[in-house]
Amino acid sequence: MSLDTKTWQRLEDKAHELRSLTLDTVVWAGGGHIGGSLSAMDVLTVLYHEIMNFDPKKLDGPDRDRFVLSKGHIGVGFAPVLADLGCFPKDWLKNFNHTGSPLGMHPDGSKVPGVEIATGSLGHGLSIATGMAAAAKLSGRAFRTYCLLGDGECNEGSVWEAAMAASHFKLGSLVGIVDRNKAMIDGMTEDVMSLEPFADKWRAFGWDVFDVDGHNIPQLVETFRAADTINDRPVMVIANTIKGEGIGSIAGNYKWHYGSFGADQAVEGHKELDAYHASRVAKIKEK
Ligand SMILES: Cc1ncc(C[n+]2csc(CCOP(=O)(O)OP(=O)(O)O)c2C)c(N)n1
Repeated sequence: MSLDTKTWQRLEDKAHELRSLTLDTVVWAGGGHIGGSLSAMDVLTVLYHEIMNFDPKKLDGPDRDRFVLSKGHIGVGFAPVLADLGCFPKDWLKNFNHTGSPLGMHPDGSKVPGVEIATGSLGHGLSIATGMAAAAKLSGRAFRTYCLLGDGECNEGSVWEAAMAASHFKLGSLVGIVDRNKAMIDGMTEDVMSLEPFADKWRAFGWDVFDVDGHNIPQLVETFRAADTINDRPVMVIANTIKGEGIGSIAGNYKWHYGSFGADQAVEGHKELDAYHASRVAKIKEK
């Protein structure tokens, strides 16, 4: 089923708005993990604005879909998504990571509405999400649990323990997503600790795998819809992305894992984001 152009346009516009708000938040914070925030923004947009059962007015609703940001260092990209949805005032973003702010570099579920669980220490999110999916199964509830991991994060052995358990317990409501931007904090994944053949590894652990373009909105929507029909084993979506995607001058450069933007640089950054958005929207018109 292909995505109608109205929905595609809406999601493109939202992803652009969120990339722009992320850049602003990096400026207000004095620095942040912009590379991995931008690589993940299309996935976050599609999940929160098309796929997940998420109501900012019912954050404790027992049947809400769960989202675990296992790559918790991208709080600077995640907070704009939640603020934009109305989980807390957008003004909070202006104090992101300032002393006394509820918004630290890593999201804290005890302080930030909409955050299911505190993350930031890599390697834990998939185990937590596995527990949530097990709870859904044991309680007979129909919610799904989505867990976003980094590819560098998959160097953590605990990720593979969770992978083994989720498949053993046939947790069909669990959907993992790896932001496969091929870059981590100190280099490219294949140089630091190679992951390939990555999809085969997940398959060998008993997961159903979708290997997709993580910047292609129609493909992401179609993939998550297909994942929703699989109920007998966990699903892993390998979202092939580019670190820093949207700002051409930083895209693909692992050194932009974390960085800061001064006011002038941010003006240029916004121009690049606008041009990027225009080029993507042009593809809708070509359809
Ligand atoms: C247990 C743990 N070790 C080290 C870090 C520091 N750290 C933060 S981000 C990062 C790299 C993560 O790379 P990746 O998962 O590929 O993230 P992305 O490129 O998507 O931002 C590291 C090592 C951490 N947060 N947690």
